[in-house]
Amino acid sequence: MTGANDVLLPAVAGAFHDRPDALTAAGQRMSWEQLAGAAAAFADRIAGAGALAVEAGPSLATVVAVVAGLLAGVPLVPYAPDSSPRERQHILGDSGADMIAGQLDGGDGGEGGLPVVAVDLGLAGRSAGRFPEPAPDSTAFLLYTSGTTGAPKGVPVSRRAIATDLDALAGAWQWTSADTLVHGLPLYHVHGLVLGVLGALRTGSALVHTGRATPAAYAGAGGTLYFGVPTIWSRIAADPPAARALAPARLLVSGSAALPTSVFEALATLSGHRPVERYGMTETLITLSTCARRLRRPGTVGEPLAGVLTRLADEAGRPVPHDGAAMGELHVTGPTVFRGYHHRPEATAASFSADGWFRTGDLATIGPDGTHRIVGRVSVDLITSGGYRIGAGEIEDALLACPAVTEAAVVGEPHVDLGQEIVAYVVAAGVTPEQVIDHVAGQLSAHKRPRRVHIVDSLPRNAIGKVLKQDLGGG
Ligand code: MCA
Ligand code: AMP
Repeated sequence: MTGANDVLLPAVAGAFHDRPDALTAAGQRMSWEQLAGAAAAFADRIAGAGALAVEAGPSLATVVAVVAGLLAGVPLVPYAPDSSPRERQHILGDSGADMIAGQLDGGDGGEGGLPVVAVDLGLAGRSAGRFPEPAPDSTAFLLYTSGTTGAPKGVPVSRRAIATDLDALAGAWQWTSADTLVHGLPLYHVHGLVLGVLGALRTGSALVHTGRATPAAYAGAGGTLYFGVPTIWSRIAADPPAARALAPARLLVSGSAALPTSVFEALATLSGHRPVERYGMTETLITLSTCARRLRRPGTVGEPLAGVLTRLADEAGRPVPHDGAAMGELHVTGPTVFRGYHHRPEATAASFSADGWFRTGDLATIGPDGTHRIVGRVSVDLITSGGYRIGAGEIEDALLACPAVTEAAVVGEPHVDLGQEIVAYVVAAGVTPEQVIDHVAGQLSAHKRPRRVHIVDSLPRNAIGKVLKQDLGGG
């Protein structure tokens, strides 16, 4: 690859058209050539749109819609297929999307009255190459991600950031067109979409999307390179035949949450592979990774990728030493860091230090050899469950919309499978915990539902009335 300014997706531009089975998702197969043809046809239908929302199920249609948007220079707004009407309205309204790529052509009958355009996998357009390559700094995606309070915020991700990040990862992981990438991750976040789809289209590796991310599906996929969140790896480690079936692979990669040492060691014993762990955020893309060529130790996320700089800061913003023991908030800067949230100048200002470094909100240590460990979050209000980043505030808002609930506090509590599970403490009358969970289920997608709800008489508060979340628990 020549760098961030060349064509973003060489596989679509004709570089690897000799691979007949390039792409498999939901049991359907496509060559790169078929993908290029179907995407060119779809690009003709969406060209000129301001932004294209994509109901991003794990299917070839999602890949075609995404590639079409990238060809036509239309910013893409992928959203979870199980998102609630309330979540969709927020994403569609906030992003300004003026068209939806969906299952069926819907005229103007789509969500919010927007036209719905369906992808036809069998069509071929004039040529993927007839669209001029959009400017490197243009927005490829607007990805929605949770903060500690309020509704999810839009993160514009540029083409240059994607190209730079994927090239750095390809270098760190020796990722080439000889690989077959396997994963079963959602296609509306950086992990499954940018790494898991565009990574294949940039390196030319074949891609198998397993649909559900089960141990059996990973074991049967016959790949060389596997991506997963720790919940997936822990389920594979607990299924020894599935873990052993990964022995012929080249590299197992974990990210989106901390990989427990016990899972790292079980995978190493059963599959013979010490997983690569990497760290990133929607706002920064992937910034740290262990290297395929170097020793991989459990609990570390390696060193900065090419072009990335990191540092640690204390609460007052003062430097924290890189001695492997002192903890500080991780700050990052580099070519993959976004410029700011969509239409949210205050949130943007709060996320950057005075000298322009992005404040990740993650607590880390950095060793004298440059090795990074992620040790937690600065705020208890950001929860990582099943590899999803979830804001406590969004769930508290949904709980308070339940007429029976008068007060609510949501925390993440340690959970062996999910890393953290969402637990809600509510002051409520005349409802059961199950009814409260069902109420949230009607408003938010499945991974944001509390797993446990405790109905309590009152919430612990300090003198000024702020809930003391560290005093919740054990209930
Ligand atoms: C029952 N269920 C509940 C509840 N009760 N779910 C939620 N709350 C309840 N109270 C049901 C679910 O609906 C589901 O039902 C079943 O229990 C199993 O749920 P679960 O174990 O959570 O999910 P899963 O379907 O088995 O999926 C696990 C998963 C998934 C595959 C690990 O969480 C996942 O895809 N995570 C990936 C997230 C991700 O991509 N993050 C990347 C963002 P049913 O079985 O009927 O469906 S981070 C990122 O992009 C950055 C840059 C990075 O670093 O990567
Ligand atoms: P998101 O913006 O949804 O992509 O989530 C980003 C967050 O995921 C980061 O701020 C971290 O808290 C977490 N994360 C990602 N990778 C790792 C990792 N390898 N170890 C620990 N946390 C991680």
